[in-house]
Amino acid sequence: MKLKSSQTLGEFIIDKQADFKYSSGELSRLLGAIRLASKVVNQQVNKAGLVDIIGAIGNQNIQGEEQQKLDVFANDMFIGALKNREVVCGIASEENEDFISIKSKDDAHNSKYVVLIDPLDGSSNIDVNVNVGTIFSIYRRISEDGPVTLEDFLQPGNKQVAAGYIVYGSSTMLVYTTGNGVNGFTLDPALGVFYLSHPNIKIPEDGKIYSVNEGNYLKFPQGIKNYIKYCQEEKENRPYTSRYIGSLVSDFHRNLLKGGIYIYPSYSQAPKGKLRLLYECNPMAFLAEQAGGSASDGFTRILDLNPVELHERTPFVCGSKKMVEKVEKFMKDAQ
Ligand code: AHM
Ligand code: MG
Repeated sequence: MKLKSSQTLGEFIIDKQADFKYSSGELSRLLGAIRLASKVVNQQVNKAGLVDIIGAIGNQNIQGEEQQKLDVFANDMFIGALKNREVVCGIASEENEDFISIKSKDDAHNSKYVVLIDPLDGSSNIDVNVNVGTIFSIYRRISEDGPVTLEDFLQPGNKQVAAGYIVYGSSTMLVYTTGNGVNGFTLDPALGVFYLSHPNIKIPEDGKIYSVNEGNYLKFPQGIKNYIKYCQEEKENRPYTSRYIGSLVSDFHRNLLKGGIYIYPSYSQAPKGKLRLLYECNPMAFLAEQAGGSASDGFTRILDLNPVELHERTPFVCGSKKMVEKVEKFMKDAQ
C-alpha cells in the first residue's frame, strides 16, 4: 500500500511551529500531549466491546484495577498527559464541575495556555459500536500570573489559539487548526503514528446533507421547523439527505468533508439546546470557519458569544456557509 503522505503529525507540528503567533514551542508540546493521550484512548475505545469479557471477573482488569467507564478513563488520560508534560496552566473538562489549576514542578504557574476538553463526546454510542470523539480548545491565559482564574476559560471563541478533534471511527483521525487552515491526520494503528491524510481541508460552500435529531421536531423553534421542511421539499436540488449519527464529532466530520449542516437547536424544555459552548461549539465553530464554513446560534456567530459560565449551552448551527446563512434567514423570518 502506498501512503498518500509520509508526513507525520509530529513532523507537521514542528514544521508549522513558526506560523504560531507566539512561537516558543509550548503549543507544539501541548499538541504533542494531546496526540499521545489520543492514542491511548483510541486503544481503549477499540477494545470497548471486550470490556465485559476482559472484566468479567469482579470487573477488574489485569492490574487488579476496577474497570473504569471510558469517558472517565479518557478524562484522566488527557488531563494526565497535559499535567505531566507541564504544557498548560489550567484545564477545564466537560467531565469536571470546576476547572483545574496546574503548577509546574518548580511550583510556578508559568505555562501560557489553558485547555478546554470534552474527553469522550457521544460516549453513549460506545455500547453499540458507533464512533465517538474527543474535542479540544486552546486559549492563551489572560490573567498575568499565579493560579489561573475563571476568566482565563471564559474567553469568546474568537480568541482560540487552536482547536481540534479526534474521531475514533473506522479509521481514527485527528483534525486540528491553529488558525491557518484545517489539517487532518489518520492513525496507522500498526505503527501508532498519525499521518497527514487530509491537508488543507475545505468544506463545500453548499451541501445536501442536514443533520438534526428530528425526533425533537415538534419542540423546535418555528424557524428550524421551516428549514427542515425546506430540506425535505422536492424543488431545485432538493430534497436533501438526512444523516444523524448522534455523535457530534462524526456528524461534523462527515459534513466537513462532504458539505452539509449540523443543527442542535433550542427546544421547549431546553431553551439553550444541549451542546456546550466552550467544550463543543467553540472548537467546532473555529474549525468550520477555518475550513471556509460557518457556525451560528441561529442569529449570532458562535465565536462572538461571550461565555458567562463554564458549562453553558447554546443552540448550534454549523457547516457549509450557504446552509448556515439559510438557517439564519429562516430564524429571522420566523420571529
Ligand atoms: P455528550 O457530551 O453528553 O456526549 O452529548 C453530546 C452529544 C453529541 O455528540 C451529539 O451530537 C448529541 O449529544 C446528540 O444528542 P441527542 O441524542 O439529543 O440527539
Ligand atoms: Mg459532549
